[in-house]
Amino acid sequence: MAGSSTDRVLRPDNGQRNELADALRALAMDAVQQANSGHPGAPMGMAEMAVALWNGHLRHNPANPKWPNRDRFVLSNGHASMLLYALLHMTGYDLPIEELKRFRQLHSKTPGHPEVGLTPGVETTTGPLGQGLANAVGMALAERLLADQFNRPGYDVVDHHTYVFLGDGCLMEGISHEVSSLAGVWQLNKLIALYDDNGISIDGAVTHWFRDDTAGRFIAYGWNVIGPVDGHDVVEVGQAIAQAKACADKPSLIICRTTIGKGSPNRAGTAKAHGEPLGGDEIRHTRDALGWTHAPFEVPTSIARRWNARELGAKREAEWRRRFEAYRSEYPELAAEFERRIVGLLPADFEETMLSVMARFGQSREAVATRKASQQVLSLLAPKVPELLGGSADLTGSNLTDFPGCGAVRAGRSGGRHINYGVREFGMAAIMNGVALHGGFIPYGGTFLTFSDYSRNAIRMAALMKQRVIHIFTHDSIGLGEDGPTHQAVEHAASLRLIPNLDVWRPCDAAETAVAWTQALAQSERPSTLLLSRQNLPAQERSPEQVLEIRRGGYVLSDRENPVAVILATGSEVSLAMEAQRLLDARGLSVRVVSLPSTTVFDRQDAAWRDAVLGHGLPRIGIEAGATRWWGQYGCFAALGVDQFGESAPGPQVYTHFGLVATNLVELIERCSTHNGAVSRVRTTD
Ligand SMILES: Cc1ncc(C[n+]2csc(CCOP(=O)(O)OP(=O)(O)O)c2C)c(N)n1
Ligand SMILES: [Mg+2]
Repeated sequence: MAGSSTDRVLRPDNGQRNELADALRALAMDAVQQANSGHPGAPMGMAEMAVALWNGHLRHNPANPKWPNRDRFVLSNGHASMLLYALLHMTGYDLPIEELKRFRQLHSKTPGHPEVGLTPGVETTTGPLGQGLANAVGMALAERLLADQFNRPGYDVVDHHTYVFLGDGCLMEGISHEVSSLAGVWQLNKLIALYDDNGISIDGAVTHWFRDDTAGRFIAYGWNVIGPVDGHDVVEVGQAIAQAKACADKPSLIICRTTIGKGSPNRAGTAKAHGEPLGGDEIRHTRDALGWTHAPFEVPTSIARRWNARELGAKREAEWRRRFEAYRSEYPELAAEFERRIVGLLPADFEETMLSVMARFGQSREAVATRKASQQVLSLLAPKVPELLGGSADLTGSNLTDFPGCGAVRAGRSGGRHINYGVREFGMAAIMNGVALHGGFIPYGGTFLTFSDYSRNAIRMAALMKQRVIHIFTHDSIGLGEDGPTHQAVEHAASLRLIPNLDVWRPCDAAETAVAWTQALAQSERPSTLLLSRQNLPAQERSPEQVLEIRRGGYVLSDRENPVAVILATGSEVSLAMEAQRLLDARGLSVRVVSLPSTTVFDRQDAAWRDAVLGHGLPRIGIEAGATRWWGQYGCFAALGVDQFGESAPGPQVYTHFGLVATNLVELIERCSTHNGAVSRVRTTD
């Protein structure tokens, strides 16, 4: 039987202890013990798998974790972080033993779960189970597409594998279905997954909640399934990896039967090994059982030498560099373009492109849905920014994420720049993270804003990992109309704004949409979300200076002398604010209209800009077709919005139903002006 086993018996030790594995085991148990916190079981159980891969197959250079053609390794079961730290330390990355001794301590390079950008050699941040596998699928996809674009006969400058370790938890998570299904369709044969099939998760023996036929499941996805193999037999796992590498048209899953906490006489095979330090006594017993006589954090030189991969790594990178230099002499432009893309620099003329796109759309007078404007902007940007790699979760015609000539990404065909992710929002978002982490592409993908909840944790991970990933969320409010409350985003804009390091744009017309796109591209260290309307929105008038000011996330769109109040508006409600201004003009009341296409960007501006835009001492009113509570941070005395689920009806009727009309703004402002601004806070007037 494959997958989780119902008849698990502890495998008797075959007597051939692998010292390389025991070094990892000892480091893991000692570091967890020292921290008095962490997960010893998985590192101890996967130690031989790690030896087979890292000491036998992985092509990497510890001295240069950024070598573009390195194999990627993802630890999807991120709670096994000590395994990865031990591997990075032993193979020669810049991760000294002192860092292992400070496992899980403040400002150490060895946090509880691996974090990309913090520890040299960590390729992605893992911990949320299942997403590492998705990242690995994204990396393998990026490798495939980049190879398609850059390799030339005789010059495979992009040619590496992506390996991922995963556990029962990753396979239980639904996202593993989404992304494994795609990896099968895409025939990502350089993706090799090793499953730590130990039959245990936190609550105990998984047989009571996880009885999938994992092998059958992956065969059905179109994977090459190998095993079960004895996960504690380095040779057997190594041979399985070799077999996986030989597969020309399928991703591989190697099912490795293991024992959690292997080596610990009393904890092995039990859930107790999962997330608790073994304790002093059990560590002594384990040392005895393993015959590991060395002090904590001490690895004998003979073993350390066998682990060290610096020399081999340098040789491998040097070979690749020679190949790359030969490639450069034959294809100098391609080589320069590859180098630019892999480090994530935008094209040299991007600034020019940005300004011309902004100028072009800045003067647009067309009433257009911002989703449509987004597509128009994209069709200008995409030819200039070839690293843009689009997609949609089966809503291409609604999200308008494609552009002329983009071509579909398909297995066995080259040239596509738009991915049909199918109905897999979470998978799409986490795959995009993997693509961005790999380098060479700026991924963007679309779905309806309401379904951002499905992908939310991957959006959060992109923000945490500082990855340039762009989410196109269309149908951004009750304005979508008849599809009703299931499809009408209400709390989403406000809640996305709570994610640190995520930019949220909600443009009001084509000009703001153009700026949103260019700014999202320019953010090399954060993801962006573009919240776009289904319905047409009128174009606002701006001076060329105002068009540039959109980049600040908030600006005065329309001012009056001696205004009595300021209306703050976003997206589709900006035109309501402008209408209210006109109605108030006729009544002899002046108001300022501030457009806030991105509050997250606006909040990063200096205080002088923010104060100048918001105005001093003037009452403020916010309007956005969504949750109103967050307007308090801008000192609004009132806000018009929607603090309940929407309604199924034509869009304009839903707006009227919820009181999102210019006359309500007028009324509020008249009220506040007669009370001299001293109006008590009202949140909504629906
Ligand atoms: C999405 C997500 N849900 C829950 C957790 C908490 N968690 C961490 S490990 C784990 C059990 C995982 O079981 P398995 O992958 O079999 O790991 P093992 O016990 O074999 O090490 C859980 C529930 C998590 N990290 N991510
Ligand atoms: Mg398990």
